[in-house]
Amino acid sequence: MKKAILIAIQNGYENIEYSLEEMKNLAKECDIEIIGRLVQKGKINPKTYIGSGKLDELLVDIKLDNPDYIICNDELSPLMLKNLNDYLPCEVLDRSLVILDIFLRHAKTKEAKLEIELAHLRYLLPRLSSLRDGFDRQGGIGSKGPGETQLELDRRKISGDILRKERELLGIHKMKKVQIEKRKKKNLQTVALVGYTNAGKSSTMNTLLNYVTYSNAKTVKAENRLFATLETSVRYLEYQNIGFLLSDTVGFVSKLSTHLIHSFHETLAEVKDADLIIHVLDISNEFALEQFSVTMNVLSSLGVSNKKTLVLLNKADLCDNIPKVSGVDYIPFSNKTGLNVKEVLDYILNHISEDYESLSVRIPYSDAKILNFIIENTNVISKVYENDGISVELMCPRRFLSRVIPYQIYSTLS
Ligand SMILES: Nc1nc2c(ncn2[C@@H]2O[C@H](COP(=O)(O)OP(=O)(O)OP(=O)(O)O)[C@@H](O)[C@H]2O)c(=O)[nH]1
Ligand SMILES: [Mg+2]
Repeated sequence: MKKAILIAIQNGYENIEYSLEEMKNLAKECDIEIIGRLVQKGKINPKTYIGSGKLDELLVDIKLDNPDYIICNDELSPLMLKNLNDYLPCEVLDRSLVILDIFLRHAKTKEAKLEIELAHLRYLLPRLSSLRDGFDRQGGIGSKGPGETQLELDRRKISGDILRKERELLGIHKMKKVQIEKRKKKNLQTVALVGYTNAGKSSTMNTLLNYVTYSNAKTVKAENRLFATLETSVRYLEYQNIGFLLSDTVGFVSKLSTHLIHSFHETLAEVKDADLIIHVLDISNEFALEQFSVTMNVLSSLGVSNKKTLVLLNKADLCDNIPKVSGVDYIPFSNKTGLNVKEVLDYILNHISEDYESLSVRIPYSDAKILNFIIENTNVISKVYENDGISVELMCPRRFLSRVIPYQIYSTLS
């Protein structure tokens, strides 16, 4: 494992202990151990991140501890990165570079890989001359940066790469849009799982998939590491005869770089489109409140602030006392013990079935067209072949009622 000293600015707004702990965990994910830290109160110095006095203190620490890296708790501007790399005897990394490195290691699908490579190149382009042994085009932390003479060539090549990858990604996103449009036509409601990384979103997806009566149950990977999920998975579930879509997506972390948010906009399309948001919170974490705010902030930066939201107080099995929360709908939950799984599905159902009406219809055998329409656009609960036609019990999306109502049969009391 490589070793690093963490440097940070305490600006008075954020909980610095939380922020440093988060940075420590991010570094660990890149096989870097934080062996010391230096915190300066006040504002970020626009030239060197920390002030000159602290820089000298840092030089002493470097001599004593001999770290492989200095890691900054924020994203550094190209100028700050250059000055620090020029002044300090070891390589300087910033928060964004560490996050990018984790993403580069964990990306699996073509789309996720392209999104991360793009974010990486956009980060790199203005910083080419600031890097010492930082990132290069292919590699992550620790690989050689470009030499001075290469700089101009590299700039041109990177600009070309950015354009090429943007075009490639556009093709993938277009296909995805078609899929989303198709679903909208079917009027399937969508529920999106969101939350801080490692909160238990993927586990919750699997728990719900395993509970319902029908699903195309390909479970997703849940792991005890940050950013295990980088792509969006969507699954179809049926609970009490109502079908809906559930999506699991990339987790959030504080100070997520603008490059990454920009690149992941389309991956997060499912969230922007969702009818209901399920915010998964690890209530056993000592920084649960901070992680709650991080998720709320990212959601608001995506323009998703006013959607109906249910907060799951997850990992309740690890807590002695579950706090009461005001101002939001919440349910204590556990993937380990199965606590309140049914309650969560009932909540989902209550929310998404507002737009459905249950009714019985009889379709004459001669009217195959309307039968096809019903099968494609509504949730069929039962179908009985009778002498004068097919009797169907169904849950009909309200916007299709006018097509179906002419065939409605009313039960008569005798
Ligand atoms: N004790 C306990 N552990 C849980 C619970 N839910 C999830 N976990 C564990 O938490 C870790 C992270 O779970 P994931 O479901 O992968 O979390 P995620 O939110 O999808 O994480 P990312 O995809 O990395 O953002 C795994 O080790 C899970 O086994 C729970 O209810 N109780
Ligand atoms: Mg996940």
